[in-house]
Amino acid sequence: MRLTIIVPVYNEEKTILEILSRLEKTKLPVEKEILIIDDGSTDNSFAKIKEYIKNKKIYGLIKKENGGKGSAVKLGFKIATGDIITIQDADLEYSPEDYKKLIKPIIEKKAQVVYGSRFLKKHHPLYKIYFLGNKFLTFITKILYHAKITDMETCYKVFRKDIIKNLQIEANHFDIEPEITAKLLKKGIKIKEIPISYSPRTIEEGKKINWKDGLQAIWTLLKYRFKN
Ligand SMILES: Nc1nc2c(ncn2[C@@H]2O[C@H](COP(=O)(O)OP(=O)(O)O)[C@@H](O)[C@H]2O)c(=O)[nH]1
Ligand SMILES: [Mg+2]
Repeated sequence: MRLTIIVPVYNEEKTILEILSRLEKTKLPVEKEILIIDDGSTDNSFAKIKEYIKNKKIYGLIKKENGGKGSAVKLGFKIATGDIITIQDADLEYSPEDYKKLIKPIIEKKAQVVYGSRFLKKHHPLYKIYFLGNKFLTFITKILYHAKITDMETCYKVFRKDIIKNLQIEANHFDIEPEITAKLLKKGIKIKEIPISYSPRTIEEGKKINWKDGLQAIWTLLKYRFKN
């Protein structure tokens, strides 16, 4: 069995090699395919990655024009060859060690989709506004889709291959998270949640999501709730 880890990268030269090394070191009961999609970085990310992955078989690297996180992740979904598919941001907010428990229910055929929830475990929020924003977006998801869910926006979403390949995602930006969640729930696919650790980064450190993405997320959740 193989796990494809899609890594969208936009100007992450400070953290990208560290996260790749952490992914490599993580021991999993499946083979790993790490697909790095450089989303038109203008810093040294691409050169650094290219040098780092030289002669390493588990990697794939593509450089494309900048189009947003969603555009990069969608491309990853398309070319992924793994039986299980997931996403890893190019920062150090999430911890690859958590993949062990996240892929387990899929390997054991007990789930089709698993989300790592940052809110089932205590973490120290850096900014109250992100914490509350995330809680609010999850709350709206619960109401609109009658779903038991605690973390809609999590980056650690793990899918059985066929489920995500058949979802037909449109979003090009951060709205990919609510779109995936909305479409899964509308299809009646159960999302299993497992607690994960989270250590948020500051805006100075490169955090790029902001309040406008929050508004777009609300719009996206409403749109797919009422659209056929
Ligand atoms: N902001 C932004 N991020 C992108 C883009 N393309 C790929 N990414 C990647 O998407 C991931 C999410 O970024 P981040 O700011 O940490 O968002 P957050 O973790 O959701 O708060 C990072 O790995 C980025 O490098 C893009 O066009 N814009
Ligand atoms: Mg991040």
